[in-house]
Amino acid sequence: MFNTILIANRGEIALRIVRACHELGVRSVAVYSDADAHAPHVREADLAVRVGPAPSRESYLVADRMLEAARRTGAEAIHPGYGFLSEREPFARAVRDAGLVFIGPPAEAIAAMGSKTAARRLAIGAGVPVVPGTTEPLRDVDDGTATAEQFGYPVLLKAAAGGGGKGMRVVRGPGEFAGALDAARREAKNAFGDDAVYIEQYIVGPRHVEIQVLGDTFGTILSLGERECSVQRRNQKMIEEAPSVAVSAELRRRMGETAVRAARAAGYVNAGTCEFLLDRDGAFYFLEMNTRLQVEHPVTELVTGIDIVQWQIRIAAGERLPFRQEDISPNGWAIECRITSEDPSNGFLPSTGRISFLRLPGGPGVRWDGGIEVGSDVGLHYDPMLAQLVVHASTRDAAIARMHRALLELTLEGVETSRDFHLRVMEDEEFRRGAIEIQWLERRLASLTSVLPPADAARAATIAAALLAEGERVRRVVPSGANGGAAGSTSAGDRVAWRRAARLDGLVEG
Ligand code: MV4
Repeated sequence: MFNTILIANRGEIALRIVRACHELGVRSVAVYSDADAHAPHVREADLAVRVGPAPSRESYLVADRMLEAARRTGAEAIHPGYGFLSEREPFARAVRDAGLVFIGPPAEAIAAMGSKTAARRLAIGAGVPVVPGTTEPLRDVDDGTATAEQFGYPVLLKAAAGGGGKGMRVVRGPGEFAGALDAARREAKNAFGDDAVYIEQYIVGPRHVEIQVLGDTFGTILSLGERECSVQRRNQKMIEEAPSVAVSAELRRRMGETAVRAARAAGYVNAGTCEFLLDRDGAFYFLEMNTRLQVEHPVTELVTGIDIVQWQIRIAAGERLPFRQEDISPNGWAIECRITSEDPSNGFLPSTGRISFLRLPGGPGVRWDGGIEVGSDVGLHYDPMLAQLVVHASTRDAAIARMHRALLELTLEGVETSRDFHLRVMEDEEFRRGAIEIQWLERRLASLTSVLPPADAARAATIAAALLAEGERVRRVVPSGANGGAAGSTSAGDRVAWRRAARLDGLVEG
């Protein structure tokens, strides 16, 4: 095992890796920009090295600073976390060339999965199902419309160099083709410096289901099962769960085998994720492979009992995976909500400020993977993700109830957050039925983010003024409606409404 690991990241994922290091008895070295000098990940690590000013281009993205920090602290390995340098092939290579261990896949595997068309070719060669389409870039509009006729409209134009949805355009008929191709090319050129675009049949109403894989250096590659990631907005996942309501044990086995086959074809080692579209008929198509640890890894950890981050480190240190595929199956249900500093009632506008109050949820089955504390400044230099709130329970219904309860316990003041939005999703009838697909959230966004109805808002304002006049000294009493409201069994939704009404009536504090 390593003596010392450098963590080339910040925030909640840096802290997550620090925790894994401590449990493995490995010394941890944090890095920080000037904006993060007092951040929790810096304090919790055994050592910390400044890597530059606040902008990530001048700090967290500077490969040489990371190598220098590792050299100075005697670290033998570097964990990149997610984002930043995690999927940059040159960085993985530079770490190896410096005589250090990159805690992630080989640089060659990152490269093999980096180009979407190359990944598609690799998948096809390995017998992994992909969405019907081309692998070669389109030459021009005539080539494109001829190809589109073959697959039938609607088709989807995708950037060859891309990923994450940039440079994507749906084309519903030949009349739209030229304009869409132009737009896709322009976006691809801007985002990736490469305007190559190819074509796929457009899958309508699919779920986004991904498979976590873990491979060691001895050729064992295991599937740790699926995550359901359909609740997303503009390619940003908001809520993830494991397992998926749409995946039977049989489908899990087939998707798992497929993901392992794709990983093997790429020469994959360490933790990675194969993304699939799962259509309404249960057919699945490989989209791409994320060659890094992912934000949503905790839901898989909770249902499998396997600490993915610890195993990333152990695999990088040359240990052998001790699990057998047939011993891995999901136990219970896990749900993750990404708590972000965004204002859902204002188009998810990033919100900035200093955390002035923080009450964290706790109790049975609750996990908080956060990187903030009271006094933390939330600015615009980095991603708005503050924490992942993750719960585990025996069933999906119980997990939803637990998440709802945990979200109610969470109090975070100083910035706007996604908390209330998550509460509404947990209360939503369609979500509770599991009737979600990749367009679900965008379709339901208005109803999930609307502010109080005007009548309630006016009433709340009146009461707020009255409370102020009272010097905020309100006695804590049982609301008059309590008997009626509390009789019989109450759903979480009823209870919240009851509590809200009691607060609006000025009968209770909080
Ligand atoms: C698709 C698709 C429908 N049909 N490909 C979006 C991001 C990129 N990784 C692939 N994406 C999609 N590819 C075909 N042929 C729909 C999406 C898509 C999507 C996929 C996964 C998660 C969220 C998504 C949101 C919008 C579109």
